[in-house]
Amino acid sequence: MSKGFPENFLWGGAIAANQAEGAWNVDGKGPSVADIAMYRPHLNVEDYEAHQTVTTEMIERAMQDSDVKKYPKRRGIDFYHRYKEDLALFAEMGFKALRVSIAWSRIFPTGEENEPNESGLKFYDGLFKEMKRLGIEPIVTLSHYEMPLALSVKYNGWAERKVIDDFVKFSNVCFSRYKDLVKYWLTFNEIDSIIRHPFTTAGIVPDRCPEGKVEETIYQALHHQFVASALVTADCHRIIPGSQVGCMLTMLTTYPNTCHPKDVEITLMRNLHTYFYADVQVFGEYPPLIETMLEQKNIHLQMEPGDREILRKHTVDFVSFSYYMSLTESAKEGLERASGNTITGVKNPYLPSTEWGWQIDPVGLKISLIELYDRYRKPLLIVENGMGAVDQVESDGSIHDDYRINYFREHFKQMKEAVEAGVDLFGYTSWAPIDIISAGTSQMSKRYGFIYVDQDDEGNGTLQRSRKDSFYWYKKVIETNGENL
Ligand code: BGP
Repeated sequence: MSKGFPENFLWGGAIAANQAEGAWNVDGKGPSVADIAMYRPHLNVEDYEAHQTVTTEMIERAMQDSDVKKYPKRRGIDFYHRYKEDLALFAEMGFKALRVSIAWSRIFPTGEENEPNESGLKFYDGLFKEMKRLGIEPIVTLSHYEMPLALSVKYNGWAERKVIDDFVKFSNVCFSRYKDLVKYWLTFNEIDSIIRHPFTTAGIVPDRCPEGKVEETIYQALHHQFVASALVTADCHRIIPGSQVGCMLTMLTTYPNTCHPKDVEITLMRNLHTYFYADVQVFGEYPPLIETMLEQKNIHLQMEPGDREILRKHTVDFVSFSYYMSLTESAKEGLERASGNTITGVKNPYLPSTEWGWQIDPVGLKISLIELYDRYRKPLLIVENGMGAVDQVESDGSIHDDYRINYFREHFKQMKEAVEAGVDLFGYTSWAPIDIISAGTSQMSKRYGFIYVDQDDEGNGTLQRSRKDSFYWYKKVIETNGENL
């Protein structure tokens, strides 16, 4: 008899404010960097890259454009006004937890006000109270791919050290306000993604970086985020006794293409780089090999005298991560593109891919869990995993998404095996339990949900919610604590 998932395992789902809430300019919310993200139909890799490279001119143009069709994250799925209905559906599935994020620009519209925006705070009061009422534990991310646009424009975002203070102020307001409602906090979503898309994660506009210093600016901004993360971890523990704070990593387990030592070497280096971000937050220091790598790249970080001490003292309680795919690396073939994302690697012949080229690899999830637990010896939380797909609505309104059910089933089997191997995993929140706007492509048609939302890429539709086949399947999984797959 297998022992299965632990009792009180936090089954649930995860969404982000900027992809779900909409209401981008309502109740005093300021513009955020996410409001600039544009929808580009027929994306190919080149478009995707252009999409990630925001210029000052693009920002100025976007701010004069009130179109919500072109800028889908401004409308989201109107979670802002419909959250009660959505939470009721999550509760129907039996959710124990829901991961959401707080939009910084709802609380501090430009990031620099002295007083927070009361209407913004009230919205999250309502959200968290309703979750509690339904028995759904909130897991809250402070920074999920958005920050007040004003901070990007004024300081080039996290490139400027001053933003640490703004973030600490914002976080402290959240801790004090929600201390009786929220116990689990994540500081930065996929903190490593600053390297792949510096604008969405850190408000960095490449044309505002000193000449030839874009990469150095990005690593400097990352350092500021590390320091901010450590500072707010300490504040959270002080303000909310018994609170738990986690780092959040994009888990990109990478395999060598062959057993040629050069393939193994390049893979090792890539994996060290993947772990670097969590290493700083768990071990409280920069890994020596990464410091050398930065020196060799002629990247010199400005650190203040107390910074290393801050990182060392305030480490995280648990490690959370997203897992969508594994990568394969080859020294010989170089960085040939395997996916439609900016993540590179060679095609793994043993793995199928989603329509967006993300390689589906359930065993990679087990490998990731084992590697992360062995490395950090901290409780783990999977806060994103799921399959983006185009869904077909039948004439009777039903949606038969067996591909999604298969995806989850295979991943859950591997999760269970990892738990049985001794990994301390305390929860799983799928991305995303309800269809929302895609972070990477701004498409609506890249759907992840158990719940379908009637809206197309151009923003047409009733926004009506309906249950897909996977809804009933996931409900059973939760009911049986992962026994009935
Ligand atoms: C992660 C982000 C999420 C999310 C997910 C899926 O990187 O943290 O915000 O959206 O990826 O990506 P996409 O929406 O581009 O399919």
